[in-house]
Amino acid sequence: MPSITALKGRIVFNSRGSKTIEIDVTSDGKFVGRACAPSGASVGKYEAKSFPDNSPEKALAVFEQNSKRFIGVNSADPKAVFEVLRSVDVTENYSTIGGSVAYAVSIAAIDSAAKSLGVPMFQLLKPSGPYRFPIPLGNILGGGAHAGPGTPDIQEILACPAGAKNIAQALEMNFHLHKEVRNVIESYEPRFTNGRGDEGAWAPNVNNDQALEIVEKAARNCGYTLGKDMSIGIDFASSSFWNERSKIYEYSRQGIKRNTAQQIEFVNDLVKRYRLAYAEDPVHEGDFESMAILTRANRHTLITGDDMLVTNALKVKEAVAFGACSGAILKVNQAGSLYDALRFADECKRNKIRLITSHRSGESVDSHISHIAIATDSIMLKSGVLGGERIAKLNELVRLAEYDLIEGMAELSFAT
Ligand code: 2PG
Ligand code: MG
Repeated sequence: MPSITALKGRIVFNSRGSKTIEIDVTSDGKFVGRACAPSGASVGKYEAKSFPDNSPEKALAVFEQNSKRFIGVNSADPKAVFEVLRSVDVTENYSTIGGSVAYAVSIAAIDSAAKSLGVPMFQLLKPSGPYRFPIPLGNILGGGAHAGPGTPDIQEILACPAGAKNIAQALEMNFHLHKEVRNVIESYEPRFTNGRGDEGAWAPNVNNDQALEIVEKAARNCGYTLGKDMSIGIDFASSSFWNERSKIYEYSRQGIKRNTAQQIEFVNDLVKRYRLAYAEDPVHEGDFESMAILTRANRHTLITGDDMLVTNALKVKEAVAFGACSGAILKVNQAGSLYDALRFADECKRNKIRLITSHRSGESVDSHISHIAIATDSIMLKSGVLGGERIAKLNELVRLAEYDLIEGMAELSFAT
């Protein structure tokens, strides 16, 4: 068993230039695993808290005071790392040590264990196959919390190359569509300055309807048929424009208000019109009932919970009781440690909810999530399109294609 012999934490910066925690874990005196905690801009109410008192310095101090507790622990065992974390922090949301520390130490541990054992991380987490590549879900046009004023209220329109034969082709299809979206934007906004949001998606000054039209036209120009070789998905991130007091979805950039029934109708309409493969957080994070209505009505679309489920196994149980969600976003830092996230994955699988492993809008150049997506049988990996921190995850998939172990792409069976 690979045994933890040293740890080192530091404060570094994420892709937004904000402070975050990075941790090195050494196993057996020489195998160094490293992980840097990501961070969200649209954050679910029940996510792990990144830093105690919002202070990265305090998170680092708590880690340093307690890092000796990890010495001698089996780095290949996420549960053992989790138990040490829980000996320091018993709060539900890791508010004593910080979710960023829980993330970084647990991922760095498994990274160092994989190096010590000489196996790829995905294989350490899932010792036997079948293994499949997740479909790369690429954010191509967006707004919301990831871009400035004037951009769409909807946070992300995502390319989902469900008809791709292999991972390289899937990525090329996403890049192709992303480039063509840029060209089509020009006919809507002639003075477009190539502005992009936090994840590399174009961020033009257009409303939601125009944004979807642009993507549809671009797909046609590329020769793709929506719902066949290329599908699209939407992350509404609708908690960010839900007004809890007036119980209204306020699309303030477009100047439209929708009540819950109207929001459901709007989503159903978009699913039909664009043959959406994927709809994330189409209603606000507390509305399991409406999510269940959408899940029942749209059997050929992954109705997916992100802020709603926050990678928390208990939230999955709640969703299942309502019949809400056919898809679930897995973000390790929402849960805290890797072990928390793996428990969530098991709960989803037990209930036939498909997993979508995801990056955060504030990222590093780490690529562990590419392995986690394969190990958890995720149908998709949501990790943007452009930008070094996005490409890092996608190129890791390309490298993993060198392993004959991985047998082709995950299938979105209802896409054709
Ligand atoms: C989301 C994510 C990633 P953030 O809402 O799904 O795209 O954004 O990290 O800002 O929560
Ligand atoms: Mg989301």
